[in-house]
Amino acid sequence: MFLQRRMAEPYKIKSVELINVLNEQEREAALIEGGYNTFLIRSDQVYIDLLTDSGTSAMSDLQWAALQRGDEAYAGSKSWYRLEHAVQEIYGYRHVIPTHQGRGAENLLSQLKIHPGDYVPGNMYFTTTRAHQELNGGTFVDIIIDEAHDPQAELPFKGNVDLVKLENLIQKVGADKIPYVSVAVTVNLAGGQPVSMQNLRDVYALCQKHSIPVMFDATRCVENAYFIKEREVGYERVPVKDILKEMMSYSDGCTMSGKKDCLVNIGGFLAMNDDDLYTRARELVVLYEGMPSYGGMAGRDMEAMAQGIYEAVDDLYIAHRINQVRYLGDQLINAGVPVVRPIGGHAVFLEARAFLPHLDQEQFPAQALAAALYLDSGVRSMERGIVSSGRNKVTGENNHPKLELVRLTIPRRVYTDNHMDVVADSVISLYEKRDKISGLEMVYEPPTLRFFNARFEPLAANGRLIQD
Ligand code: PLI
Repeated sequence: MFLQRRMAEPYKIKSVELINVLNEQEREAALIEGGYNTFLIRSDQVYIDLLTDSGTSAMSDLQWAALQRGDEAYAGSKSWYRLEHAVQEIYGYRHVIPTHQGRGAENLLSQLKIHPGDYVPGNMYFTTTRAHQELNGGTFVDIIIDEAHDPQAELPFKGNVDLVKLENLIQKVGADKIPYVSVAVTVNLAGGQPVSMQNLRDVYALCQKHSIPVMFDATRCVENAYFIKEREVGYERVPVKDILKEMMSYSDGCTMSGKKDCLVNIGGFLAMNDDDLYTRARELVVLYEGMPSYGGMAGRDMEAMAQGIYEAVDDLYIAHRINQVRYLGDQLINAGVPVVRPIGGHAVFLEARAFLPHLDQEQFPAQALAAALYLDSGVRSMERGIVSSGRNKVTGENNHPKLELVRLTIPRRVYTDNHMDVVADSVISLYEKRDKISGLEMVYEPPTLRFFNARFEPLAANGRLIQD
């Protein structure tokens, strides 16, 4: 019988960070102290931290060594030229503006391009991206394919743009009201779902016809490139590095959170091919981030990011990365736990409404499930549902997103498959006693990006989140 060979982590552990393991009583106390919000729990109270894959990567020995090369010159740092060269070589854009992280780049792009009354189409919103678009008077318009909002629709490229929706918007508001089309590769809130090369090509062609620039949210673009290699005919034997270069050629620039696919703990950039946009971005970056030769990053951080950019496009690294996420997802699928299908690039998303069908969306099922998971095992996850979605600006009502999810986000090169087993065991055990999990009431609500600081209490009469 042919036995499929297993693949181990393509790295060796050189230095370890010890983990604090709390008992159940201590975890309950931490949860109450943090208002049942996983953002408000201290990291030393967490066993396995799947809150985010942002800035949580483990750096390689070569990245740590690169820190020593950091040139901290205020202007014209050698480290900056190395970073600029890495972005130009791997992503293929002509111009690069460094920023302290992704949202710094989103701020610059939104200020430079969006005017009040404009529309910014995108393949599903992301919190900070949409917030910057709105801050500058723009209106986000969702042009992702309908299936992306259906957690059970099994499609290889569920992040694709619906070309008809885009075309209809252009006809309705006019190309001059669309400063750019924003395409995320992959789509975080859809479950880390990729966009196909064909779709990127088609979007670019349509936009070129109407002289509308295409700007990528490149935050997890290497993961997207891997999915193309895995799923799109003709790319099976093409190195991920080359796939990525072709992907980026179907855009005019990008914003990047280096904290994900550049394998660093801090940093980002705005890149573009347009000379005029570059000149204006060089002027604006000085106001918000710093000189165009450091943009909010230390020289050493730029060195680590330049090195990370090369490491991230290694075929073995990215194959393991995606397959580790899938390893966790498959265990949950096999146990019948409702998760977003197919498993995406950076996270497994639990479908909280199917998991806790006895709760109304206004009882914050995803928030309650994230809290219950922490209580059960000390695994920290993140709500991505009604709390994250905020309120309608006009009516003041809660937005009711179709996707009510708990995100189990896997940091890069940090955890082993044994950690994934522990997470799977905890989720499966919760699923077995799901009817015992209570809903929540929001007792403190901040006015913006409320999910970070909101506080909750269980609705159950005895005040307990999980009933005995
Ligand atoms: O956290 P920043 O500012 O480096 O990046 C913002 C950002 C932009 N786009 C996308 C798709 C993101 O996922 C993103 C940040 N994501 C976080 C923090 C996350 O936990 O998913």
